[in-house]
Amino acid sequence: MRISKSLLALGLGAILASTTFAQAADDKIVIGFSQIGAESEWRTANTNDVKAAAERAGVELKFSDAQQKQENQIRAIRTFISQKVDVIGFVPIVETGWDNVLREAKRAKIPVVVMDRDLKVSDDSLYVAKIGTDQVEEGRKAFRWIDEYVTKNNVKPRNGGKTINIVVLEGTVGASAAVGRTKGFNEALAASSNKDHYKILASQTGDFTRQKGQEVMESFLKTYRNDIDVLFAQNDDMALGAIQAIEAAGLKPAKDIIIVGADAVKGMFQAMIEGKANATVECNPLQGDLFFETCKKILNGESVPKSVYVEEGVYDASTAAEVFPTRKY
Ligand code: GYE
Repeated sequence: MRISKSLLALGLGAILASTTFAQAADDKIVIGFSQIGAESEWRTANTNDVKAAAERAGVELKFSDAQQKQENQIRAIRTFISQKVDVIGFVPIVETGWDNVLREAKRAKIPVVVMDRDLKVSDDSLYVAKIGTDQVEEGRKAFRWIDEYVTKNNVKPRNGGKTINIVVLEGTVGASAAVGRTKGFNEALAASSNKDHYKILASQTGDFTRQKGQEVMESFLKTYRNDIDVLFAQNDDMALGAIQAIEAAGLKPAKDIIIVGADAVKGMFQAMIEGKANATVECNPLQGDLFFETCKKILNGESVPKSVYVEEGVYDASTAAEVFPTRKY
């Protein structure tokens, strides 16, 4: 009798325990996330942050890497819809081409939260919220830093001509991070009282990668070796690739050619500390906590801002060594 009683108690306990466990597992929020790929140090930091933040938030993350292809992202989003995830998150590799798949998500009543890059859709209700960085402002900051540096240091054109000549390594064609930074940079240049003092010699995509940054810089140097005064690389990886091309051409990065990047990743800090780069406009990849917080609020029926930009600064070689130990990515 006693035995059977305790057995019964054990059995009940086990049932209860398994019920609670099953419920906890069922209740776990499931979030599908389509990342662009792993093109840069920034992207790796962003991916690591999303994965760590998912754990902190206690959600189940279905992570998909699109290997730089929009069609893979569209396919991943469709898979998330068929899996009936609770929220879909994605980083739009390019700005356009999302309407159809987002309409499918809307029809399935799955909220969509956009991270990092901006997108253009015919109907803003196709996504609930967007978390990211102000990429136009980053472009403006890059030009303003250059203008200030050139003025303060009385930088003269290397070829003895009248203009400070700039080359630009653009990001992925059609990506908001490239479109925005180009727009902001050109806008700030046009608004500068020194605008006639500058000339953009060449501007070409390096696809946000180190390898392409190096290749395109090599071709810029073939044509304009003695004319380039400034490089604006729309991300640090391309700047780091370009530094190799500049050294291979027998020039001194950061001295013969002023180098400004974007992202503020550790590799760029190291280059600044070594005296091979001048400045970088910060782009903060640590957006995971805000992303999952937003997803939870949406699922709780709370209202969330349509668009949130995270804070960012500008760093240059003068403080790089001091700031480096505090950098998280
Ligand atoms: O600057 C670049 C990355 O979308 C802001 O994408 C991001 C950009 C970042 O590959 O390094």
